[in-house]
Amino acid sequence: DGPSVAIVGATGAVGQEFLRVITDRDFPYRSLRLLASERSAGKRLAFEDREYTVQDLAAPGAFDGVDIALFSAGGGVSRKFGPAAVARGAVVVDNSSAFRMDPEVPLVIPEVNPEAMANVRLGQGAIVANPNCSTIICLMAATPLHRHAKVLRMVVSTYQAASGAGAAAMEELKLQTKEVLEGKAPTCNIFKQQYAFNIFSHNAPVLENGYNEEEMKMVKETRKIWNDKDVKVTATCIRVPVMRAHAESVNLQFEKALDEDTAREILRAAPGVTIVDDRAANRFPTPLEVSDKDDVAVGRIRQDLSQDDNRGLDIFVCGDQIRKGAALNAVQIAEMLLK
Ligand code: A2P
Ligand code: 11C
Repeated sequence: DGPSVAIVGATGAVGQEFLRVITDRDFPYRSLRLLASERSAGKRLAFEDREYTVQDLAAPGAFDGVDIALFSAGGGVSRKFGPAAVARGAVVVDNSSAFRMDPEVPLVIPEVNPEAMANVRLGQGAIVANPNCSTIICLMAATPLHRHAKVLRMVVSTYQAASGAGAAAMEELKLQTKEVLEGKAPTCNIFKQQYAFNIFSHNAPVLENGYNEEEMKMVKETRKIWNDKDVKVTATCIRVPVMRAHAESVNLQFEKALDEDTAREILRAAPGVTIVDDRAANRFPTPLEVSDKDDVAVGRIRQDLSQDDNRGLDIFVCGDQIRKGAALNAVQIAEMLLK
C-alpha cells in the first residue's frame, strides 16, 4: 500500500540518497519508478530486494499513475518535466531552484514552516519546493531562536561540500586529492580551479550586485520561509574540500535579548537539531560527524560581544548536504502528504 513514487535523477547523489532515506524511514510506497536521462536508461538498480530498470524521463508515460515525484536532476529538468508530472496529478517535491520563488509554490522545511503545505493534497497535482541546502541547514538552527527573540539581521558564512555540486564533483575531489599528492596536475572538469587542498568562492554565477546566486538564495529563501520580507540577511558562500556536509557560521541580531543559556535550552528542545558544544574539550560540530546523519549539529553557541544587551548570538552549524539538505527534507515533505 502507499503512494506510487517516482524518483527523477535516481542515478545522482541525491537520487541515491532518496532511496536510502525511504528505507531508513520505512516510507510506504505501492510502486517505485526510477527515472534519469537517456544515458542511464536500461541500467539495473537493486533496491529493497527488487531490481529496477532505470527509465528515460523523456519517454512517453513516464509519470502515468505517479502520486509523488521526487525531483533532483537540476533546474532545467524540473522546469521541463515538473509541469508534465503535475498535469498527470502528481505532487512534485522539487529539489531544484526552478520553482522556489514562485509565489504559488510552497517552500518547505517541515520543522520550520509545515503550515505552508496546508493546501497541498495527494491526488491534486502540485509542486512543493525543497529549499537550497545551505538555507535548510542554517534555518534548522536559526528558526527556533527566531521564534523566541525575532531575528532582525543574519550574517552567514558557509563552508560548502563537494556534494552540493553533485556526484561528479565528489569524484573529482577524490581524484584531485590523489593527483596532487602524487605531484600531478589536478583534473579540473567540474570546477575551473584546483579544489583539493584549496577553498574558493562558490561556483554559482556572480550577479551584478556582487553576490553569487547561492548567496542570494539564502537571502530570498529565508524571507519566504519565515514569511518575513523585512529580515536582513547577508551571506558569503565558499566551497571547501569536504565530501558531503556543509558548515556555516551564523551571526544573529535579535529584536529582544536572548542569552546564550536560554538559546542552548531552545536548541536542545528543537526537533532535528543536536547540540555539540563542549568548550572544555574544544569539541564542536564537524562536517565529518554529521555525514550520513539526519540531525543538524549546532555549537559555538555564544553571546556576540559586539552587540549590546544580549541582542546577538554566534552559532556554528553543520548538516549533511545530501540528507537534511536535500533527500531527507524532501521525503519528510512527502510524509506530510500521507497524513
Ligand atoms: P544521469 O545519471 O542519467 O545523467 P548529480 O546531481 O549527482 O550529478 O545527479 C544528477 C541526476 O540528474 C542524475 O540522476 C542524472 O541522470 C539526472 N539528469 C541530469 N540531466 C538529466 C536530463 N536531461 N534528463 C533526465 N535526467 C537527468
Ligand atoms: C551547493 N546548494 O551546495 C548548492 C547546490 O539551489 O539547489 C544546489 C543549488 C540549489 O553547491
